Amino acid sequence: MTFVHVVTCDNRTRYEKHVQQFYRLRHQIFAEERGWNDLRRADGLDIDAYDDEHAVYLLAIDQDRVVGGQRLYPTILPHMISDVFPHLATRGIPRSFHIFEWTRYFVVKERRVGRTDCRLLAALQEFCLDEGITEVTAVVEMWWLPRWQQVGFNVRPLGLPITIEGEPCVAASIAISEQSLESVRQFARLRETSLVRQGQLSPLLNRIPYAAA
Ligand code: A1S
Repeated sequence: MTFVHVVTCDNRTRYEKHVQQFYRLRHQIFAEERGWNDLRRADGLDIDAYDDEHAVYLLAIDQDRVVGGQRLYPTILPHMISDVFPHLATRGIPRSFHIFEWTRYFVVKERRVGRTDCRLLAALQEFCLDEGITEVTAVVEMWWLPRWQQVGFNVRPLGLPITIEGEPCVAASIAISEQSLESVRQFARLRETSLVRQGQLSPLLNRIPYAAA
């Protein structure tokens, strides 16, 4: 059975080997499979400036093996859209304590039959609802838009699409809501939560440094 585990700097020591697996899989999937060459590293790990103490990972783990994952990062801090893709957000970059950036989403090849994907999408909505996050932002290829529509996510583009490495991409904001959580659960016939919290996790919004705002 696959569960989606919440990993923050509060409980990371319990998950160190899974976090290393996550970095290695990210390299395999984004640098090698997807060909995002800027991410290539000799050590075979994809680790960037946003893999710091503010990152939150939602890791799909089945029998001790990471089979999918995603990362959230506070928009109140410098993040990928503000640092690298501000030109994609011509309608303004949403930034607030209640808005997180969503990156590095994947499912391992042998699990790409929809269900792990939907568990991760449901876990994203559920986790954000629990933590008082109202919106997540992301830079995505255009094929994400019908996928989100299919599972009932409410999406707002932040600007017009721009071609990046040959693919039309858009920055978007995705609303967090009970309706979207219910909708993705119904779509995938997920009857109950897959979200697991282990250890003492402090509420996320308490941990963002005000000084950085
Ligand atoms: C940033 C993302 C943010 C959200 C954070 O019938 P098909 O195979 O055409 O159906 C496919 C396509 O419609 C579409 N799709 C998936 N990958 C595509 C691609 N590279 N180009 C165009 N369309 C693509 O999704 C349908 C289902 O895909 P799937 O792979 O058969 O199954 P599943 O289980 O829904 O998994 C989808 C994901 C995206 C999770 C999986 O393909 C994956 O992990 N891909 C590699 C990582 C990745 O590209 N992540 C998104 C960018 S990060």
